[in-house]
Amino acid sequence: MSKNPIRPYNGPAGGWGALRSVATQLIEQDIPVSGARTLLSANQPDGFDCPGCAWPDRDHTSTFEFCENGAKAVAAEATKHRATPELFAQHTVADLARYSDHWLENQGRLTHPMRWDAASDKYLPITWDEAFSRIGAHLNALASPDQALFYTSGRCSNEAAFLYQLFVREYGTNNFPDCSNMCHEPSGTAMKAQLGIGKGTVQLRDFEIAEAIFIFGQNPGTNHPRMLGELRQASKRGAAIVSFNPLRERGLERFADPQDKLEMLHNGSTRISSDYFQLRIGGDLAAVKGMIKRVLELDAQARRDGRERVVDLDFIAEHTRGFEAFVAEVESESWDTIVAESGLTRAELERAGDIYARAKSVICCWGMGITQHKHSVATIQMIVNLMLLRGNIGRPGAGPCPVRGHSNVQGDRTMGIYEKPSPAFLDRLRDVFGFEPPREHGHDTVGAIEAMLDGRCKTFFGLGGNFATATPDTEATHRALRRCDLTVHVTTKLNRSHLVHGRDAYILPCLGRTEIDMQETGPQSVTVEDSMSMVHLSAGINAPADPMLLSEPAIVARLAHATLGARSKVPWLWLIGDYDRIRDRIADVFDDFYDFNLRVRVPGGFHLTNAAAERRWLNREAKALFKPHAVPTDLPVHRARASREQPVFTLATTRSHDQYNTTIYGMNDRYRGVFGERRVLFINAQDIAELNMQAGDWVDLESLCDDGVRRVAKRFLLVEYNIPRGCLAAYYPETNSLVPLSSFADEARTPTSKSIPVIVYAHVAQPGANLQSAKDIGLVRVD
Ligand SMILES: Nc1nc2c(c(=O)[nH]1)N[C@H]1C(S)=C(S)[C@@H](COP(=O)(O)OP(=O)(O)OC[C@H]3O[C@@H](n4cnc5c(=O)[nH]c(N)nc54)[C@H](O)[C@@H]3O)O[C@H]1N2
Ligand SMILES: Nc1nc2c(c(=O)[nH]1)N[C@H]1C(S)=C(S)[C@@H](COP(=O)(O)OP(=O)(O)OC[C@H]3O[C@@H](n4cnc5c(=O)[nH]c(N)nc54)[C@H](O)[C@@H]3O)O[C@H]1N2
Ligand SMILES: [Mo]
Repeated sequence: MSKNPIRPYNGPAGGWGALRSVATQLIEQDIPVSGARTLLSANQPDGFDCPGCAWPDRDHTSTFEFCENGAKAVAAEATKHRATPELFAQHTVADLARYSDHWLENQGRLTHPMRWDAASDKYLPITWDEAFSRIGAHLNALASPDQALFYTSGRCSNEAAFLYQLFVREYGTNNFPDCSNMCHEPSGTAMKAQLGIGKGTVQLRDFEIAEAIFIFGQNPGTNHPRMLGELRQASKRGAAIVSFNPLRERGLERFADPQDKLEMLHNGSTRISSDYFQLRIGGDLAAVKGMIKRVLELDAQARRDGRERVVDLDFIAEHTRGFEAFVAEVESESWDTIVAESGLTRAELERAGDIYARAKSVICCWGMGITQHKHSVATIQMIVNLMLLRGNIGRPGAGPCPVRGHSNVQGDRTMGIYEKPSPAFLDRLRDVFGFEPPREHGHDTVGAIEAMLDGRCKTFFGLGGNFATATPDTEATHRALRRCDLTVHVTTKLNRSHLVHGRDAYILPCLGRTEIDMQETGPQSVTVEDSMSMVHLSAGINAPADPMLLSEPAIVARLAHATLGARSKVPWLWLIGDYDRIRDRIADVFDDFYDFNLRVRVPGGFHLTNAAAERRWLNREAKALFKPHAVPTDLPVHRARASREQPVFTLATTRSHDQYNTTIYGMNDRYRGVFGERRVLFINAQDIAELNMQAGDWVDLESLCDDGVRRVAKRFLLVEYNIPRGCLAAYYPETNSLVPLSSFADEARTPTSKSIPVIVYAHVAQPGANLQSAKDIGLVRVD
């Protein structure tokens, strides 16, 4: 750790710093300069889809489409480091568990299937055949298929996801917890009810003409850097870009595009946000409602003056339901409540409302700052209400845009990775494949942890991801996983989830997206769907990290074959001989994927139909619905504040610039001015004073929940930051132990990782405390 880890950053996002950071990462991963070829193939028509994020790229055909964090994601996969059986021979699992997540990641790509040996507490190599036959035997021995859980992380391809859900449903369960449960689940839940479809309706071309772009709770400079390219263009042509974020995020303020030679040469940069509203954590519903109130006031005034109405009456009459009741409810909400809960002034909210009302076409984007609260579904519905007022959906330059995380998280859902599948989809599976799929809904992520804890589920299988670290309530989750009879992870790199294992445990290493996937008929491509419903091909170009590796589709198919054997209706091994065969089956099941193999070979791929974007509403009411919601004033944070003397803060857990979810690339958070340290707590200067502390002090955090469990995360450095009073921010996953399992979004059950009530007190150093040790940093219950 450097002496002073805090050095405020005043430059733009992107720029030379981004290029330097990529170079550093290549060196760290021992990737020779020729490795740059890999980077240049990202998002090319004949290359692979960037594994960085789900933001789409221009026609998928531009010459130079990668960003700093995409490059880091690629470098992390193309690393020259290898976690071979020798590594596992040197360390017991207990020993490995003492290392940091960053160290585990840095051991590099896994090369061999491994099985945990209880006698030596070591992972030992095992053959693929033996692994499949043992796991299959275990699955077949369960009293019910519903005792097994099948997790998915959003990086896996459509082909892998389709085979996986097919296998699991033929095996007999809908237990599909996935990373989406912790991510954009509320977006899907909110929009499906309101608009009939759970996806965003805009495409990149809409960003070229929108007159205003609102960005709620999203940090594109770090998490979707290519989005800054679109925002930069929009800013240059004079569009209003309005950000709502408790933190001042550099990427939302200024951006220097590393792909713009002039801008780079002159150290120039472009302003991103025209307006920046630093609301309180969790205050978005109130803020948007304030904007709506303003729009309705402007409309009333226009009507009185006999001017053109501000709301789009034709759209409202033809396409929506519930307008009158909605207006009445908004009128009954007081400005006082709106101002108090949003943390913004009435004048600020009126200004935001004016910008919205003036713009002919508006896009609303949102990210995790919106989805990870108790009232996330209501907040998203309020954003959609705002859009409906002026018909800002289903026409050029306008629409809701939930910005997805993992590069294929949207596609995985499209392929049926969902614990609550529709009857129509299951009927189709039955008709195409000739088996009766299970009808009962399965467990989501929170439900999966509960079911492992109370013994209803005994087997955990993970297709990618890092369940032990990404999930809330770390101590409870670890206990849950350790109770399992079997844990299996299909994975590229060593991570914590492999070390928090069941009585029997396997690591199954797979190819990454950058690698050539050779099957019986030659090299294969896979497909992915981006955040704007474009489906395109992805083909690796690197030699596999190890000849032993199997592709994800091959692992799923061979496990299915080993488990289901002759009773299966699916020709598993034949399907993986040529992925076109998998795509033909996908086309049989989903009408939208007609002529899949043909259409996906057109450079750039194809766009899935989106009914809401055509103003067709597929919900029960066959209309877009106005959904009234009162500004919540009785959230866990309110209750905790009411019951305590000492200051109670709202903590949001977010990503640093040097991480990909649970994968820690490095210890810096350049744009927020933090270097060499991740255990930091961003806090307002006046709050530091009120605590009688100073910036640079070390503190412990304790979250407040009325379930009798004490959750403490220890030793965080106080960092004075431009953040509203009463609000705190720290990094995920160091703070996941503070999120109670029982605290999740209404209806969508997404853990409330952005609104944890906490108290802060001085950290008392314990001699000999090991900060990597789960116990000493509070991963283990203290009382
Ligand atoms: N480099 C990189 N790229 C990534 C990822 C990564 O870890 N690293 N992760 C991927 C994944 S899976 C996802 S889901 C996305 C996540 O991308 P983002 O949605 O950007 O996720 P976060 O960094 O968690 O938080 C977003 C922002 O929410 C703000 N915020 C916190 N609370 C509130 C609130 O109450 N209201 C408002 N308005 N804002 C709030 C925070 O200050 C932060 O700026 O990125 C994807 N891309
Ligand atoms: N407190 C808090 N918790 C959060 C969040 C938050 O903002 N705050 N965000 C939530 C969100 S939005 C998400 S999406 C989840 C993420 O949850 P996950 O998706 O479970 O976690 P990741 O860190 O993305 O998974 C990384 C691991 O995936 C494996 N991997 C990488 N590439 C591949 C591949 O190509 N194939 C396979 N099979 N494996 C691969 C590697 O082993 C790597 O260690 O975390 C959630 N948890
Ligand atoms: Mo995510």
